[in-house]
Formats: sequence, structure tokens, C-alpha cells
Amino acid sequence: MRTVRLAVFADLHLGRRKAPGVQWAREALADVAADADVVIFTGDLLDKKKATKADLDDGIALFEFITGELGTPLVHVWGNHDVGSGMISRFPTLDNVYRPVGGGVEKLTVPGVPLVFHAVNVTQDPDPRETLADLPEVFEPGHVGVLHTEVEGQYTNNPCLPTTTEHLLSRGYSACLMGHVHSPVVLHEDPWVGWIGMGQVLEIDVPALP
Ligand SMILES: [Mn+2]
Repeated sequence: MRTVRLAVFADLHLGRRKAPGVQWAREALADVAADADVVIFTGDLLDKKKATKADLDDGIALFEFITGELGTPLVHVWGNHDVGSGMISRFPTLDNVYRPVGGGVEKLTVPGVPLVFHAVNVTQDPDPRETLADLPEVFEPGHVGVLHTEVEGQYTNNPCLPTTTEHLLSRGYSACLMGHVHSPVVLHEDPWVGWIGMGQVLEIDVPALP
């Protein structure tokens, strides 16, 4: 079966002193980019309490590094910290960077990549909306969820697009890649459903669309 290789990272929290930082992200992604078809970032680029204009500029430069120097398209969503930072509106549209534009479930496709991404932005902090109930159910391989969510609240007290593992699995996706919880947690192995965690890069092969 044809597969697509994704390199996924999450919760960078630029500005937070103990976060891994933009240089970590550049080096970690450079190590895996040659084999990756798409880079995915699952939200919280900026820390809501600590991020400054310089961190915003670093985040923009990181995305340009991924699409430019590394030559890989980037799919991402905004997290609750990005909303809390107040700087999303200052983030430019960038070539080869794909993200939802509104607050609902959106389908994203990347030219030349045989996948459909079902992606949702966090739009408020906290974000108790039941939006993930609207994730479409599919009956073929090649669909991937890109989410910033808590899932049943076991791992965090911050309400953020609540859903359940059962609901995510019922959608039929080949993977659900999540941000918000800062430790790597795998809720389900195959298909993969989990949080990437801060300071981690997950390399995952997912089956392509038929
Ligand atoms: Mn976070």
C-alpha cells in the first residue's frame, strides 16, 4: 500500500523559558525532513503569557525554514495559547503553509500529497465548544485529524475542544495527531491517536487515499 510520511511536532510555546525553543525545532525537523512528505504542527506555537513580537517573528521564520530550506509543506492549527497570545492576526499567509481559516472543521489538502486533513483551530481560551462532534466520518484510508484538544479531560484541566477517544476512532481516520497535552501520550496505536508532546518529533507513515 502506498503511504505518506508525516513529521509531527506540537506545543512549541515560544517565549516560555523551559520550552524547547525554535533552534531545537529547526534541528529536530532538519534531521527528519529528507524522508518527510509533510510537516504537521498541532498548535501552541506561541506561549500566551510569555511570547513577544520577537517570538512571533521566530515562529514565522521557523515556518519559512520548514517550507523553504527544508522544502516541505506545513499543515498546522492554532492552539489555545496562540489565541491567548493575541498575535494570530499578525501572522502572515505563507506559501506552502496550510491551516484552517475559521473556527469549524475544515478539510485541507496539499498539492501532490494524497491525504485529506481534517483540521480545527482553537478560537478562544478556554474553548469548550463541541466542534469536534462535526468531524466527518470516512470509509477509506488517507484521512488524518489535526487537532488541539484535551480528549475527556484526563490529562489536562483546560477545556479545549472536548471529545472522546471513542468518537475520534469512530471517524475512520488513518491517524489523529493532537496538541495540548505536553507529554507524549498514545491513546490508540493503530490507527494512531495521541499527543505528540513538547520537544518531540513523531515520524509516522499513514496510508494514502485510494
Ligand atoms: Mn500547549
